[in-house]
Amino acid sequence: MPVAARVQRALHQVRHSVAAPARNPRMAVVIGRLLALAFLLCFATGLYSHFLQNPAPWMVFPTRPVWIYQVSQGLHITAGIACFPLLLAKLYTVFPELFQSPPVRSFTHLLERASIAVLVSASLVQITIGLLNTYQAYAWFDFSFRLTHYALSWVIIGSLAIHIGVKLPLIARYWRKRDSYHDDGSVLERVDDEDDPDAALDVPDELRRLTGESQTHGVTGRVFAWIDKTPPPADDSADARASRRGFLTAVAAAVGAVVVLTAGQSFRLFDATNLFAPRKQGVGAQGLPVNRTASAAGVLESAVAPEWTLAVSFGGVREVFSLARLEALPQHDVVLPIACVEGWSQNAPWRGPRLRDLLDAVGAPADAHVRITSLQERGGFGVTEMQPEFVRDELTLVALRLYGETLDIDHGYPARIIAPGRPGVLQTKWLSTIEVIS
Ligand code: HEM
Ligand SMILES: Nc1nc2c(c(=O)[nH]1)N[C@H]1C(S)=C(S)[C@@H](COP(=O)(O)O)O[C@H]1N2
Ligand SMILES: [Mo]
Repeated sequence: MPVAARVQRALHQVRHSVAAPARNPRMAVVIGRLLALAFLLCFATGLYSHFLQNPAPWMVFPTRPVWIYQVSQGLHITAGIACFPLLLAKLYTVFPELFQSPPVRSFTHLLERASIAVLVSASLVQITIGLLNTYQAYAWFDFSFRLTHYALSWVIIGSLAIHIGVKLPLIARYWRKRDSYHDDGSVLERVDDEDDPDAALDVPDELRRLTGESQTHGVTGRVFAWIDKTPPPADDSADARASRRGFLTAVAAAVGAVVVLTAGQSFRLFDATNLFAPRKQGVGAQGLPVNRTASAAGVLESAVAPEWTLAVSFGGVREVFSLARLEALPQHDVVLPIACVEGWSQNAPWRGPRLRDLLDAVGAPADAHVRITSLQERGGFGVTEMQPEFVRDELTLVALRLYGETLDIDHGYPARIIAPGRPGVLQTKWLSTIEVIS
């Protein structure tokens, strides 16, 4: 038997030996739809998070509802965590396809399989680094997480679009349940094999019987094969149905479990069952989680220095605010969340002067963009920029108090920024300067 036929037979045999009731196209479509939904949700919320941090100059962001980013990033992390069981389930259902034969039918088929390889590997890396990031476990990947995660998201969405495009006939065919087990199996593709006619003729009868998927026909001096591109209809016995139900139940239970056990970091509803998320509401200084402590930021001395001031400048105009001067300005109370990019969030009552009142003191224009600098000397997030819609918002404060008490040093004493609808990473602590930049 020629090598090609031997390989083909081996592949068929593996494919048969790994066959299982839940491994069928209908299941691949059912799980695939949920996975695509989770991916698209992650992509949309991820882009929102990305542009809040790296805005194009023309972008204007909503400041209401104040929890818009809190919910968006909570959905990102929750849907992202749900991707773990969903992706594993999807890989389980399509596993036999790894052994399809012939492994490559044409150049387009090669591209299709390559795009799936890219999609699967990029997705596995994406969800893994995403999850590690939420546990602040950057230890073993010292590349830029955001850059990698952002680039991979385009790779994923691009290869997903190709994948869905290629599989559209199959997706349409198995979209509704009733079509799935009454398949007439007749999507045949004619493949001419001019290079090696003998190989096709040599495919043993045994193999044809085994697979029922390909036939070869000799026509005077010419050989071609009909390849059935439709996978065989799924087994519809009671056992197979029970097995599929069991599989779906296990997937649903796994998704439910990972969501219920972690979503409490983002959504109050699940607070009681938040056992595995990296953060828990109400735990931390003043009952609010802390990401970077004053000690980690290297501000233990500068933050409590009696000569501390906040300098606000617009061109040549500069006003210096001592803590007493900030306290003498009209004080406002707002309830706003810290909504970390890592998914955890918590609402809290803040008190302090409005940022716009400080900017009015230097005559800044209504559409001023500002750069905010922290006392922090080590690590990122010491400098942030803020667009006019947030700068002028009446809820954007230079917060001096939290839950009615002076800010804890870990929450940014003497003064921090708190604004509606922004990622926690932009809520700068231990303020030092505020400059109008345009
Ligand atoms: C296919 C699934 C996913 C896609 C398409 C996706 C996409 C994105 C994108 C585009 C961003 C913005 C990156 C930037 O600011 O430049 C982002 C941020 C983020 N994603 Fe995902 N993501 C996915 C899955 C996950 C998962 C599973 C997790 C964790 C469980 C996760 C955690 C994060 C975190 C923590 C950020 C914030 C990064 C930062 O601003 O520091 N992502 N994601
Ligand atoms: N100067 C400075 N401000 C900062 C940070 C920081 O590392 N340095 N961390 C940010 C991040 S990532 C978050 S989520 C919030 C957390 O605020 P909290 O510690 O008061 O809860 O502070 C933000 N402000
Ligand atoms: Mo954060």
